[in-house]
Amino acid sequence: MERELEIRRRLREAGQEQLLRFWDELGSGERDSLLGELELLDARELREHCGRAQEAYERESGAPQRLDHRMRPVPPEFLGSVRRSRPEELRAWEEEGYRQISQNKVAVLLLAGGQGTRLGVTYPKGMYSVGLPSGKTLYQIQAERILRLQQLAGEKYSTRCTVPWYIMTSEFTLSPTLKFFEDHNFFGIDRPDVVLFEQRMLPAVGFDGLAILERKDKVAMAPDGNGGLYRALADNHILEDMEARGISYIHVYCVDNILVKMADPVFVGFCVTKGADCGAKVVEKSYPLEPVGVVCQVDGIYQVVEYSEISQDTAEKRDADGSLTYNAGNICNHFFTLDFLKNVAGTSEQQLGYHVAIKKVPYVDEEGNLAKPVRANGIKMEKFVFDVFQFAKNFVAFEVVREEEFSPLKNADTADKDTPTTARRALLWQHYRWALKAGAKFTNASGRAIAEKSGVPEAEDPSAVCEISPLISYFGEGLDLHLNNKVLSSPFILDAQRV
Ligand code: UD2
Repeated sequence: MERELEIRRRLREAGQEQLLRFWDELGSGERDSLLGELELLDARELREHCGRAQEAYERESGAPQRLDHRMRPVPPEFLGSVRRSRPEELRAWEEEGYRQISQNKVAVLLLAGGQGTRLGVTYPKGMYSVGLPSGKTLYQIQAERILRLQQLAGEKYSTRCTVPWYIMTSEFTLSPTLKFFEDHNFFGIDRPDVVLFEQRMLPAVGFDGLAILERKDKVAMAPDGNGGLYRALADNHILEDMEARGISYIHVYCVDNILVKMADPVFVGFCVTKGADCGAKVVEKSYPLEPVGVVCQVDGIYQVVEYSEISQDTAEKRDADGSLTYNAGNICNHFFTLDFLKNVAGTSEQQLGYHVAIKKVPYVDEEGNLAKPVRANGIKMEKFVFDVFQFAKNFVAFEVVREEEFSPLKNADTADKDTPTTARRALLWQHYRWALKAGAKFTNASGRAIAEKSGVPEAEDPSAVCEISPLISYFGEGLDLHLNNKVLSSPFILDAQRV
């Protein structure tokens, strides 16, 4: 009873008493779970959140604020590039990256709290298998890349090194992700080196400023965006854990890029050599309205303007030579020093604004029936991971080659871009290129030679299928040993059993 009174008091203070409007109809279990959820919400924060959401909605539905006229492209001298750098520069950065990894100074941090709504699966995206011959999921591919990288750095510097894997989950993804890792014995990674933690959730708010109930006993909640990272780092004492392990550099990435080069030694080495506290990998955009943010300056300060917040005119703007003016596409691969994160998580994070998404949010109507809205009815507020770039003292951007590093899985196969099929093809083309470079030849099932082909990755499968386990090669290295002058029957899997 006391618990109920306290929650009622808080909701009154927050102006959100409607959240208990079905109280009399709830059984004791339902009451308990609703109180448990509401207990996590602070009255002042809830009032502010709902007020802010309503204001933002009114602003956005009037004349949305655009940053376009304050944007400038990244000056070329501040944009490192794999394509434009000399081989010896790339080698030096890579060497520096390996050196840092070998000294246990580098961690990877996966953002995996999203709901994967566009892909349309009910489980976390990392558990998805895009139909590779091996059947591997995104999580397994990533785990194996870490294992191989540890091995490579360890061999180079005769150390035994670890790249800890921090995984930010949300209420939606924590338990299935943990169970998946347990069921797969953490894919061979030492258990203490995989650290799962949870980001906060925020209530979805109706256009009237009232938080929405999605069931009589449940508030409609959504994760607070991938920029919820900074609060989650503080909530869960993750930076202390990093410090205790001696970590200095963190590579943050998103779950759905099948080509992600985790703790990429070239990128890490580039950022360390340049003395950066904050960095972002970019690719040239493939078309003006591609759903990637653009890395640019706003009022002279580095920032990403998200694809949902840029006007079509600006996205389509071209320079005299025909190239897109805002061409530095963000691929959600960020570098941070631990010191930078400490600063941000401690203080600056609170200054970050929220981004507004107007969405269809299922709700219970006044009669208590579940309703699926046909039109948007709710406001979700999110922070974005890259919004902290503004606090960097030395920001760098690094352009990488799309075919080698970026193929995101966003949509189901009914779409024509960023689907399981395009992701699978991107990986298989990459491995096919590596195999040819290493000197392999391919035959079909009846032993006839398959002609070499350099196709358009997304439009078709490679002429020969060759999947290389990340445990054998992290980024195409060391394959001559296994593949030079070998005639391989397609489909071929190069894994530990074959070497
Ligand atoms: C992200 C980038 C976009 C571009 C694109 C490339 C942001 C805000 N936008 O857009 O600029 O780089 O990726 O693929 O980064 N996540 C959480 N918690 C949340 C919400 C999302 O952990 O509350 C994770 C999610 O699991 C995923 C990553 O953040 O790993 C990116 O989320 P998304 O797929 O919703 O982002 P998208 O494609 O709109």
